[in-house]
Amino acid sequence: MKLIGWAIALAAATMTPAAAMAQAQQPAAAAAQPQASEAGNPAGQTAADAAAEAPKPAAALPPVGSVGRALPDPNYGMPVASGKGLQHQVTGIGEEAASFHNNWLLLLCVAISIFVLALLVWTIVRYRRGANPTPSRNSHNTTIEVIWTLVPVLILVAIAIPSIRLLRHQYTPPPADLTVKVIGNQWYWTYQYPENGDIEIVSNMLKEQKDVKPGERFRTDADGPPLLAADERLVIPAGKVVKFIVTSNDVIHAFWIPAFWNKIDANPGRLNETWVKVDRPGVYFGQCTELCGARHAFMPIAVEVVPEAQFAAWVASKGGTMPGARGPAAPDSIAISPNTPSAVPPPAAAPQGATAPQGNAPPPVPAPNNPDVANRANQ
Ligand SMILES: [Cu+2]
Repeated sequence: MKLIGWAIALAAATMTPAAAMAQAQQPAAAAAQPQASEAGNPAGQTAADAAAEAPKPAAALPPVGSVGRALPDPNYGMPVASGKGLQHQVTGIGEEAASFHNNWLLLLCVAISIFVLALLVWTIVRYRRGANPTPSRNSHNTTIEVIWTLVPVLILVAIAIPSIRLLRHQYTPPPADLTVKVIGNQWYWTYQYPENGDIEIVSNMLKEQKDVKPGERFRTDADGPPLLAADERLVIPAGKVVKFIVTSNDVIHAFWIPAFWNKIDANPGRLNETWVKVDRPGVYFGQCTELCGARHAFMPIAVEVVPEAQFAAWVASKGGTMPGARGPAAPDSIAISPNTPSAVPPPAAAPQGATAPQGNAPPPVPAPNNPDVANRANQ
């Protein structure tokens, strides 16, 4: 017995959170080593390094409100404190699905629950021993048996028809105007734009001020809520069909933006496909929704939907081109500074979110929900 007791104590000690974390990090860090170059990490870092050193100096940032840093709207694309129900849906599929959920499934669930509860209460009261001392000995009633078989079948058919219609709409996408390859990594996202000069965006979560070294970029409310704000956003044009080809460089992740409704796994060695068409410009947040390792909770997805002209300017600012364009846009039409490691940082470090004009930088593209930034300087 003593031996068994020692064995249990030893097993419990190895299962403490600290021990579990250490075990989880070792293979994850080892797995991340060869993937850094494949992921296109611009700094040539390992995945672990990228996660640890992701925040960029505040000085390299475009101003708050410009494309890539548009101000989020708390009513759209993010969770709210004490919020109930689904987020406002901004895609046609999302509206259809939310309507199906709110106006049909929920009502049906409530009606069935009330009916069953009422039947139960009535049976308990009406047929209790005091009110019904001699119970019925009936064991079959054909009419009732037909009803309790047919009614559930009809309910399931009534759920299946709109459900299958929704699936059909979801899986028959219109022709895509833009394709973005979304790659999950432990623990950040990479977005590639193969039709726009193969530009690549590496997106890491923005840490809180207390968690970064002096001079490093940290999250502000202009970036988004804690754990959801990312240093680089996935920028897509409004009103266009955007096809996402989703895959992973290491383990299974999942790409999910609640306001778009879509959720799809990012599997290594496999290309999954989903699509969105968002008419409303704005910022929408999502998260990885597949347990993918120790920092699973820290790989948010921040999507910024902008008018097409601003999208073209953003693509140009990242060194890309629009399909059919003759080449990169002229420098004076670039709206925001390249926020890539190759970009030359401005001469002086600006405070977080600084908007004071510096140098001869071109004016930024105004964000849809912050038009006054058109008057601000670039850096
Ligand atoms: Cu993940």
